[in-house]
Amino acid sequence: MTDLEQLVAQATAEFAGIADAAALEQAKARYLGKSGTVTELLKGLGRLAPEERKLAGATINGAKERIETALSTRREALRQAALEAQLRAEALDVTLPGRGLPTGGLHPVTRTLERIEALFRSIGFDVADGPEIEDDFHNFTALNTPENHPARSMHDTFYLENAPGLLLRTHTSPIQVRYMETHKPPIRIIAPGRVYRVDSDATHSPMFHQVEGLWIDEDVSFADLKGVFTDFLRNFFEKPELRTRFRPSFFPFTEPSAEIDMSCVFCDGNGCRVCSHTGWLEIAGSGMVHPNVLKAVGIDSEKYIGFAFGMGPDRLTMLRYGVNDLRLFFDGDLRFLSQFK
Ligand code: 2NL
Repeated sequence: MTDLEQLVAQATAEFAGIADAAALEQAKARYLGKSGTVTELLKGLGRLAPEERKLAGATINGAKERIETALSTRREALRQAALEAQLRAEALDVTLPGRGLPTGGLHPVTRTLERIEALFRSIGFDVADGPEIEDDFHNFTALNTPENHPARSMHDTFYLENAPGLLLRTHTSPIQVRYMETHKPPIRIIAPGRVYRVDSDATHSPMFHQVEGLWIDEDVSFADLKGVFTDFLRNFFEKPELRTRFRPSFFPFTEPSAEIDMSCVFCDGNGCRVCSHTGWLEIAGSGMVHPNVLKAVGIDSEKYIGFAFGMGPDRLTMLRYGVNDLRLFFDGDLRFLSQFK
């Protein structure tokens, strides 16, 4: 093999072993560049005798052309390989099934609140709302709560640090106070919402929910309270046989006052662990609205009378779904919460 043929074979082999476009251009320079092997050979032609020059020049140029051909063949192969790699990387299978969007769901307590609202709306109650930051008058004073009552202490109530007289409402009664200030009887409302108390353990969260109810008219009686609330519980738990009992109690804002118990929804009143073997579950507080409350909101307490009740929808949710730790509702763990979708 002549030196030139060896050079062509060497260049072709070298190009073929290069997989990178930039490296290929560097290899090209070594053969065809300004001081490349082939260029140097062509420069040497000048030193040859004129009669040898023609043949030698033709031979070298022939070799140069074959090297250029090998180069462009390799360039094209690399370009093709790069294109194929890109197409593979960007491949999109339009026949794959969609990944789908996870659907959200309502919080279990929200579901309970909506259920309670629907049941009371169906018997003509309106749903009222109000601020979570309240003043002393609407949260305590209008509700006949004495100045020295323990509920007013900083141990039980969250007061705002830089706003004297403002606090986080401890019950949803102030919603009802505001409603009575702005509406004339007959009044038939429930007041659901978040409330706050300084309290935290397995059965108490510093934020929890309450639903209060209020019916004021000229002839509303304790019997109406018993009927409305018993009917509500039977519908809520879908248990027509559910029984209630009213035990004497005390609240500053009602007189007389009563605790409402219902027959245990787990054992139908026969006694089980949930009801501590009593057959009964405490479910609400209630009573006839105290005349002082009506006076505080400008309603004639000689003409109007009514009942009020307050219950904890968080507890109702626990009973309805069989959950035993209140904190699960407010820890925000989706492994728990998404079970209620
Ligand atoms: C309980 C006790 C109760 C009320 C709330 C009320 C509201 C007004 C006037 C009179 Cl505006 N009363 N609300 C009455 C009795 C009991 O709640 O243990 N709740 C969980």
